[in-house]
Amino acid sequence: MTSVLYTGGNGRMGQVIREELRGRYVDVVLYSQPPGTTALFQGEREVLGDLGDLDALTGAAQGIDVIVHLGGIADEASYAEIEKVNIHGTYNVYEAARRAGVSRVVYASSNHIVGFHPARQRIDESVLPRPDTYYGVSKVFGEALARLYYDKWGIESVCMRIGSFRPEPEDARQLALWLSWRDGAELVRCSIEAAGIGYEIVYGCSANTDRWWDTARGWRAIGFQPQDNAVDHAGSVDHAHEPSRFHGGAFTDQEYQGGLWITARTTKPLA
Ligand code: 15L
Repeated sequence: MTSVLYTGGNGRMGQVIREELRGRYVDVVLYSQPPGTTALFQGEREVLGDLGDLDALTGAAQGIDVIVHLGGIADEASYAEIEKVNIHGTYNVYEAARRAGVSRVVYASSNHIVGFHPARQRIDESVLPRPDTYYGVSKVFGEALARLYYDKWGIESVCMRIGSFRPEPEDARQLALWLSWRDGAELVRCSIEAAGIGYEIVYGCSANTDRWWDTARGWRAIGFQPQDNAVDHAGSVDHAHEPSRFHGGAFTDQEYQGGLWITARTTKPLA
């Protein structure tokens, strides 16, 4: 008998998740920016508002058990935009959850938190963040905020470090990071429904043979068992580009000067 509020429910991930999970929850609220969603599924209702409006968010969250926070900017943007939408907006979501008595937030975090870890190096959720963008930094903030709201106020969180959510993998990097649509919906379902999870960080990819993440602990914690494997699509992905040097792929390339920095450091004599 769970009630769920989605932010970003009409975004590119939200639409797929809502469709896959339609009819599952007793009350589903879409908290959306005007003009709102064109097609609501049965049992859904919509509240129009902005992530910047704490009072409206708090009102929409009354009587809700779980907020699925998918809203915000999903790619790199200027620091000012990221701060307004992803940092301040995520604060508003958690604060609205606290004020309205919501018990859990399912947070769409991202692989770009660990974007500067070297490609193919298998990491788990205990590694230090190495964000590749302001966008990645905002996700570090979100995961830290989630931790604070659990430790201080007992609001549970699943932070889903989502890889590449696509109908099919598109390039060599996505053979590691791909999260199929049905596995993505199952990841959200498990994150909503798993009992007594407290605070969890869970990598969000399919059961890809070549994944770069040690997913065992997080998947076990929420009972997530993905069905798809990117290797089954290996023949149709674009192998034309150089494989990524880092987990974050193209996100790490924007204005990248790490090569210069490392050269300067290693060639400069110590004073
Ligand atoms: C993300 O976090 C982005 O929201 C999405 O646009 C993809 O680029 C994805 O990561 C990815 O790394 O493939």
